[in-house]
Amino acid sequence: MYDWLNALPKAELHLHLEGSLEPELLFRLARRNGVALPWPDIDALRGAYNYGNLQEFLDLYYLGADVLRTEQDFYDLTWDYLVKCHEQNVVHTEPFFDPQTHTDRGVPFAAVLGGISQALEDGRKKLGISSGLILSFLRHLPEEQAMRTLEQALPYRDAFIAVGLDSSEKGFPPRLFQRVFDRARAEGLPAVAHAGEEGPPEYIWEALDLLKVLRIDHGVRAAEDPRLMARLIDEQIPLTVCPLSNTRLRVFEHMSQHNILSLLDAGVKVTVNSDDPAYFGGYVTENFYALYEHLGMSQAQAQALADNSMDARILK
Ligand code: ES4
Ligand code: ZN
Repeated sequence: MYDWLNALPKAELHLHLEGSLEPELLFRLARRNGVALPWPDIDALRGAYNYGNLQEFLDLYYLGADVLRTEQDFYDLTWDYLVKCHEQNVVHTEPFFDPQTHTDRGVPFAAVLGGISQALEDGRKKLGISSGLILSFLRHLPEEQAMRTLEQALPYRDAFIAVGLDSSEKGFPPRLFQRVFDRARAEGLPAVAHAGEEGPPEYIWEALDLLKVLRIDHGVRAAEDPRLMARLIDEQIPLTVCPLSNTRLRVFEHMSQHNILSLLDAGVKVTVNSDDPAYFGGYVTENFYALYEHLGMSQAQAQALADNSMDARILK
């Protein structure tokens, strides 16, 4: 079944490039850039991959991202991810990057974007993987900083396909970012947003009604709200679900409790994604395989999930 799932052509629609930073590359970049790390070796870092919730993970994710300093670093990060896509027959990807994580440390916006864009271009030419980049705002920081990030990005408008919203969810509802999403839409940029991962269904309503998103990232807590479920089904709004992420961050205590197949069977347009594969124990195929192993996903369900991912692309 693993090989069959691996061979299935699929699109990945929820992947943070910074979350694909494998410990080996993290240590290599730390050495290359002379960055002191709080872990003595790779095993000690892997030992820290044990989170009680989203915030505990994010604290580690931002620490890890500190080794990314040069355009070449961002190229190497993105290229390694694309090689994984190639190995797993991910034929299309719409990855996120978080510019604020890097510009707030003094890394030039142009270095971040230049490295990522060049790798995506090489991925198209050398690996045949189509892609479109999503610029994601950090919701734990004020909206004015997201607005400044958007303004910094607009000279490179053609390097993105959309804007997104990520980081700590609880206490940072989508409504706080309405103006920056209005501005992005006026510039012709579509939107997606993380909502209903740890946050309540109300945040999914706000992402749809105020930020006008095309897709919801995660969205698994929609199941608590029957009216919202009816809307997602009626409008066929895609959810980019990340099973291994959800169990590692204890959104569900065990994979056998995950609701993705119930959502699928109810008619919601759900997709399977890896979120932060270096930190959560697997890329897309491992996420599919976990659904087979713990939820008894059939081949027909897997095919439907993969078909949904191709349908839910922004870049067609
Ligand atoms: C993230 Cl799993 C998750 N949730 C919210 N923001 C994120 N950034 C990177 N991974
Ligand atoms: Zn995410």
